[in-house]
Amino acid sequence: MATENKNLSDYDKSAIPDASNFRFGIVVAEWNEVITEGLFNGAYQALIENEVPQANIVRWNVPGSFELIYGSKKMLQTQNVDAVIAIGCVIQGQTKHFDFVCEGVTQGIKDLNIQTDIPVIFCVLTDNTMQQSLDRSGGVHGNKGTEAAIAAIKMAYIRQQAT
Ligand code: DLZ
Repeated sequence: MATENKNLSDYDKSAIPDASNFRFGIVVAEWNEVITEGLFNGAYQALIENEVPQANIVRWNVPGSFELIYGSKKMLQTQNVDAVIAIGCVIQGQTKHFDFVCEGVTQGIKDLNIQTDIPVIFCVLTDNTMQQSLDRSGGVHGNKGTEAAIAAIKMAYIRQQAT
């Protein structure tokens, strides 16, 4: 199945590595909180359903998506995690701020993936409207938080195999 718009029940469980010994950090932006909470819930639920112990999931909040870079960096430096999921939502406004925040967080998370050894999963919605974000955070287009959690498990496994 294509990787787009999947719910947890759509995944072939046998294709997801054993996550019961992994530890995950989830960094959540407070901007557009309704959306980021939906994404967090999707990610958290997917980790729990894949047998990640509650105690192995560390959540930190940061003010906005731009702060996901620093939050993710400190998370991977201090919390002994196997992967970090960075959750945010940037919605197009009247000014260029959207472009700058999107560009900044995308490049920042990319840089962390290059410069450090812990995978950081990009779970930042960049939408034109609130409805598009609602649709992707537990709505008609599924939950990108769920997809991010599965990606985190797979990347933690790849890192373990390659270390
Ligand atoms: C300033 C700002 C704006 C306009 N829009 C968003 C947004 O849609 N989503 C988001 O996560 N954050 C936004 N921010 C806040 C910035 O990410 C950041 O928190 C501030 O610029 C302070 O560094």
